[in-house]
Amino acid sequence: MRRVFSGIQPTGNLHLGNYLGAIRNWVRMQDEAECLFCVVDLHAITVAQEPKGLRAGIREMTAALIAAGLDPDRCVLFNQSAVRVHAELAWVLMCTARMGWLNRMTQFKEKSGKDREGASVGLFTYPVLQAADILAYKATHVPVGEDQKQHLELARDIAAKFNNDFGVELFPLPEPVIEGPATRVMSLRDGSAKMSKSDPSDAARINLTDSADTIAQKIKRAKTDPEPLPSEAAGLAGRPEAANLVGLMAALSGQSVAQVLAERGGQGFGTFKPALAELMVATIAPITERFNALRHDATTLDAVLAAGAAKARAIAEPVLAEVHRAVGLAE
Ligand code: AQP
Repeated sequence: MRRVFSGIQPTGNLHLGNYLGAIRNWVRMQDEAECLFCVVDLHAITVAQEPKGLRAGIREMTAALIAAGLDPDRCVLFNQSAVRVHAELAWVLMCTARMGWLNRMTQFKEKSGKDREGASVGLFTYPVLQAADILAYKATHVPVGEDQKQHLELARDIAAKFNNDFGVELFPLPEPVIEGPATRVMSLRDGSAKMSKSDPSDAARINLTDSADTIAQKIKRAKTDPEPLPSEAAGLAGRPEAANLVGLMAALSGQSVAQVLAERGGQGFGTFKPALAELMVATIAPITERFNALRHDATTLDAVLAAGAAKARAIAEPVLAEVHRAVGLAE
């Protein structure tokens, strides 16, 4: 049986990278497998959060996910801290994971920056909590963006070591699903940095709450080079900003990069950018409209999360009991 799990932090607005890299695949998978999608609030507190803002962010992200196409009747949509198994299993798995494995995680190095000594321990063990999220449901498939590949490999290593240490076949090894032409959407200001919620420059990303005018302005000002588009993908080598915009066009139009270039090779950005902005607005405007209609409806959003958490607990609690039995802990 295929069981899908994935998560997103309730920090900031959903951006086009989150949507094209991950969430669009989640929406599609709802009809193909049993799916659990989680607003990972415990992950959010690995860096400082203002409590009221976090609370509001959980609801806002839930509204955004529903607006983007998740249907709480066809998937389990919930927030992580409502299911205690995540934190409890993370502890057991922290005793399975090795320091050396975590020391190799590049995201910790990027997020802790120069102040590694001042980073929270939670930021360091972030990928173990992520492994617990996935393994608590014995998930087989995990749709994510390219940036999560290393964490997924770690989750597989943890699952394999746990099974081996305790002589059980308890956890399936989860498969990353990294699909589509936009698995790593880059910043609009710097083709070598990923589009990110935490980028201090709002001009670097397209938020799913941006108006049509804002989107048009951001694309118009997006960094590019002076050359026209090549007619083959090889011509994008060494042109990261151009490659990013072409990748976005491909993802939004449902074409391959080769098809986009076959059609638009020779075009300058003065022609290409307005066409790209138009396509973006057509994708984003209906999501924004649904989001605005739902974002302040706390009663509905809380009810969705409570129902999702109950369904999630019903799957995860028996798995934690199995883990306790395997390890020799209290049942
Ligand atoms: N730029 C991206 N391109 C493709 N996929 C992306 N994802 C994130 N950025 C891109 C995917 O979105 C999902 C949610 O990830 P998350 O909650 O960990 O998002 P994030 O890392 O908080 O997003 P940001 O924007 O990168 O936030 P900050 O700046 O706070 O770290 C994941 O599947 C991720 O791969």
